[in-house]
Amino acid sequence: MTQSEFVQNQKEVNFIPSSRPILYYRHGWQSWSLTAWQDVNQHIATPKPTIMHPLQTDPRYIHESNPHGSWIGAVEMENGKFFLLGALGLDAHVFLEENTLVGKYENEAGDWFVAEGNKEEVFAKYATALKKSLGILKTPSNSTPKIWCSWYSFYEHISQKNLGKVLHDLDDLPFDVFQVDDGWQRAIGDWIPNDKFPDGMDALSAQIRHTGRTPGIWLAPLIVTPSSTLFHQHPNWLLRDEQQNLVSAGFNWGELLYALDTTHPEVLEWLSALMAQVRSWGYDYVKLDFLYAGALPGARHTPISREQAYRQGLGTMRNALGDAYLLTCGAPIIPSLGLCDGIRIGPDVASHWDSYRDDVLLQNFAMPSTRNAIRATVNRLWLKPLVHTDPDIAYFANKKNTLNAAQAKMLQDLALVCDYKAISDTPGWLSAKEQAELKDFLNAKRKRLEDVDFSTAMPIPKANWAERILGKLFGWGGNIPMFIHLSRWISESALKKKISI
Ligand code: 9PG
Repeated sequence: MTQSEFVQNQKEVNFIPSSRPILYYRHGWQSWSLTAWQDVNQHIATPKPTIMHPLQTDPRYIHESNPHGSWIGAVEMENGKFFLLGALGLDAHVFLEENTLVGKYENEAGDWFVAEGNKEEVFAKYATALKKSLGILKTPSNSTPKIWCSWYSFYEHISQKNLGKVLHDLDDLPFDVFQVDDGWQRAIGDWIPNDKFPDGMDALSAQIRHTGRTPGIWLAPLIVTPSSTLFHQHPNWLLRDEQQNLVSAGFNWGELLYALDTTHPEVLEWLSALMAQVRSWGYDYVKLDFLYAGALPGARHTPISREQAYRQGLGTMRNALGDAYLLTCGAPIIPSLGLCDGIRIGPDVASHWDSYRDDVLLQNFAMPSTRNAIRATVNRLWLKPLVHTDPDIAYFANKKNTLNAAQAKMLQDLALVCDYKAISDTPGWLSAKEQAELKDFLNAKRKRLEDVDFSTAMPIPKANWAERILGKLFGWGGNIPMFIHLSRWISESALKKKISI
């Protein structure tokens, strides 16, 4: 029997579960953040490098040593039952202090949900409670689009030319959406096509539509890099701290990232116009990425909570997008609900299963890897009644991939469990057998979680003392842009070789 209750309007709540906690359910703040069941005694180190904290975790809780997570915390107890504490508001965090589950709102007091009983039921009841409290009127439709996404084959090296070729080669494969990912824009902040798209984004969308597919496009509208003109034109749109310093949104593309302040009226107007622009180019599937930037701690133009500020920004974009399909990515999970059609619920997959450097030395489980993606996604499947759950792409090509057959199959099965199918393989990379397997997959029915064994992806890798010391050195180097540039240069060279550029 599962018992549950609501607690209203409390800034902080404390609960001692009926039996001793053994495992703790740690729920990451945004799509890419670690989401896993941990042993209550397992010490999870602060991930490295520091420069990535705003991009991968909720930086406010980065030095918290107790088991903890965003909005929700749960424990598996010695008596085999589960106890869950979940916030029904936007800015809460849950901690396990000794045997007590502690829930805290960052700003005003808010409502809570608690339940004890069977695992599936406590999570299902929390999802129902969230739906009511967030006023989610529209539940996800039964059909999810089947997507071809450019990222995991070409990365940033897309062009009108190479995308045109893939579009042609996809032939009769039953994809609904052809989604152009990162690489079409002039800069992060300048959302106009670069020289590799000489005919413009509207010409490309027309070409996609001509093949009977829905044009899809990627943008990261809430971040800005110093190489963009937007950064120099509107310094007052950028999120700053109390001392007026720019707030870091992490590091990517060899540049520091900064965030827009979504409480600034001019920013909201700009976001709205940008989304209208994308629609007028003809894109009806929109992947909005790096959205965590809208909810980073900072001193905003209008003093509302950071997650409310994010929700206001996302709501503005949602309205401007009208009936387009909206996939959010790198997104704070609970504050995105009700405003998007789908959410990426794990970090990026990669053509490798795991990485000794990232997992053991850096203790960073938000880095792209297939195991990291499967772990977080499986642990967030309880969100399914609220939103389409995107597990990221599945691989079918063996050629440029180091996953073994069982690992590749696990990722394909995850897509069937999530009922969300996305692929990046280009037909040219697939053997005839793989093309047939891909076709079968695109036509396959959904699978039940109980019918797939994901257990090998679940553990959180540990480091011994020597690895911890080595990891510190590595992490320290990872904060120095020169080292990041070097590692980026090495991986870019390998990538260019792989995709024959
Ligand atoms: C485009 C990509 C793809 C991908 C997104 C997102 O931790 N990181 O440094 C990190 C970098 C990039 C990233 C995820 C994490 O990928 O998830 O699908 O759209 O951006 O740049």
